[in-house]
Amino acid sequence: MTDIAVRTLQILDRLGVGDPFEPGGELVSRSPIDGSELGRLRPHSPAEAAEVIGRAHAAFEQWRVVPAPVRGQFVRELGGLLREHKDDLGALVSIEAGKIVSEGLGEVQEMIDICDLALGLSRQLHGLTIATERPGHRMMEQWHPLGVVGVISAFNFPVAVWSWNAALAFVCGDAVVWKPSEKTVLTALACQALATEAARRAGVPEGLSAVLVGDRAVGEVLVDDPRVQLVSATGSTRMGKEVAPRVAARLGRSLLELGGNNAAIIAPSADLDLAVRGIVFSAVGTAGQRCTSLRRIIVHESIKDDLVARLTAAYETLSIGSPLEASTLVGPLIDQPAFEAFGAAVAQAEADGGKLVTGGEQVDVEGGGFYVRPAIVDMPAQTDVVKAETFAPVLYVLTYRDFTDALTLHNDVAQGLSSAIFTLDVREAELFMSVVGSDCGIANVNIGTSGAEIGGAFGGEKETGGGRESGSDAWRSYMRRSTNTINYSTELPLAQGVEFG
Ligand code: UN1
Repeated sequence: MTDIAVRTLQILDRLGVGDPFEPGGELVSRSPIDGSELGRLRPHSPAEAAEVIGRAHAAFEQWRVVPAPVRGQFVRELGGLLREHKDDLGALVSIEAGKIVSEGLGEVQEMIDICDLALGLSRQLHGLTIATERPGHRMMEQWHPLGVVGVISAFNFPVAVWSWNAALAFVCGDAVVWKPSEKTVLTALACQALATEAARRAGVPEGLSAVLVGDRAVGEVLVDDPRVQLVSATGSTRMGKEVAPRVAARLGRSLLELGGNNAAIIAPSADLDLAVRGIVFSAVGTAGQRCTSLRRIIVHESIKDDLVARLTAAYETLSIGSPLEASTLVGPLIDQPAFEAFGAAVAQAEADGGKLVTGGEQVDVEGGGFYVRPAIVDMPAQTDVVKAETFAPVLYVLTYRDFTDALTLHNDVAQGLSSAIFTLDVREAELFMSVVGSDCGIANVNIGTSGAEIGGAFGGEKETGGGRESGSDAWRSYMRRSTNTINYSTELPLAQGVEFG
C-alpha cells in the first residue's frame, strides 16, 4: 500500500466512511498524484440503483410536508459537520482530484457557504401575490417541493457541485440521488457519510440523500427514471447532449452545467499587474481543469507584447508538482487521456500556425502522475482547436485592434459560461456586460473568469446548457410552482369579461 493509500484510509475512517474497498471490485479508485490504485469498489447494479431511487422517493413524500425552516436544520447540521471536517475532506479532494491544498480546502469552503445560504433561504422561499382583474379575488403563487433530484457531477469539483444542488434541494423539500464521476467516488462517499450523520441529527427520513457508485449504466438509470423530476448534470457538452434529450423524452426537467471556453479581453487601459494575476490564476489554477478556466485571451495589439512577456515570466516561475506540497501551484492532470488531450491541443494549435510561447511539455514528478507545464500559444486566428474546450492548461492568445472585433471574437465560440474584461474604461466595461457584449452567463470586470462565489447564480448559455445553480433565485429550479386564484366574494365573475349563461 502506498503512503497516499494509507492516508486515504485514515481520512475515510475519520469522515465516517470506514473502509469502502472490496477486493475484486470492478471500479478502480486512483489518485492522480502518482496514478496509484487506492482500492477497488463494487458498483451498484442498475436494479440496485432503481431501489435507491425508490427509497429516495419514499423519503421525499415524508420530507415535503416538513416545514421549510425545519428542513433548514438539516443543512445547518451538514454545514457544521463540513466545518468540523474541512481539513480531512479538503485533503481527500486533493488526493482524489489532484487539487492543491488551498483549492481542496476552498472547495469545502464553497460547500459551507452554500449550506449557510440554504439555511437562510429555508426561511425565505416565497411566491408572489399578483393583482387580479376580478373583484373579491386574490391571486398568488406557492412553491412546492419537486421530488427526487438526480445529480450527475464531474471529477473536477467532486464535492462542491453536489452541495450546490443538494443544499438547495434539501431545503426546497426534495430528495437527492447523486451519481458522482467514477474518478472521484471516495469524496462522494465522504459527503454521503457526513450527510447521513447530519440527517440522523436532524431527524431526516432515511434515504433522502443517496450516492450511486458506478459508470454510465448507473447514470442512465437516474436519467431515465420518471421518479427523478430533475436531472442536474455537470460535465462535458458531449455528456449534456446525451442526457438532455433522454430526460426530455420523458418530459422531465434538466439543469445543465456543461463546457466553457472562457475568454478575457485585455484592453489598452488595463491595469496589467492586476490582469496578469487574474489571468494566471484563472488559466492555470486547478491545472486548467475548471469549467470556468480561462482558455482564451483577446488582447489589444498595442499591449500584446508587454502582456505576453509578463505572462511568460509568471508561467516560468510556476511550481508544478505534488498538490500536497505547500509550495505547489499546479498539480497533476486527472489521467492519461487528459494529458493526451493537452498534447494534442498544443500540437494542433501549432499546426494551425500558432506559436508556442511557453510550456506544453510533460514534467516528471517523482512517483508518477501526469504533470505538465501550462502552455501559452499565440494564435494567428481563432481556429477550431481554439473553439474547442480542452480540459487542461492551454491558454490561446488572440489579438484585436477595434473593440467590436474583440467582442465578435469573444462570442464566436459555441460555449457561453464565463468571461472577463480587464479595462479601466467605463464605456468598454459597461458595453462588455451589456446585451451586445459578452453572451456568457458570467461576465466579470477586472477579475478572472474562475472562482465565482456562491451568492450569484452560476451557469452559462449556448452549449454550456442554460442552467443556473447556487445563489440568486436558482432555488426555483428545485421546486414546482402552483398558481392559486381564490374567490372570497359571492359572485363568479369570469376573466376576460366572458359571459356564460
Ligand atoms: C466547475 O468547474 O465545474 O467559479 C465549477 C468557479 C468555481 C466553480 C467551478 N466556483 O471557478
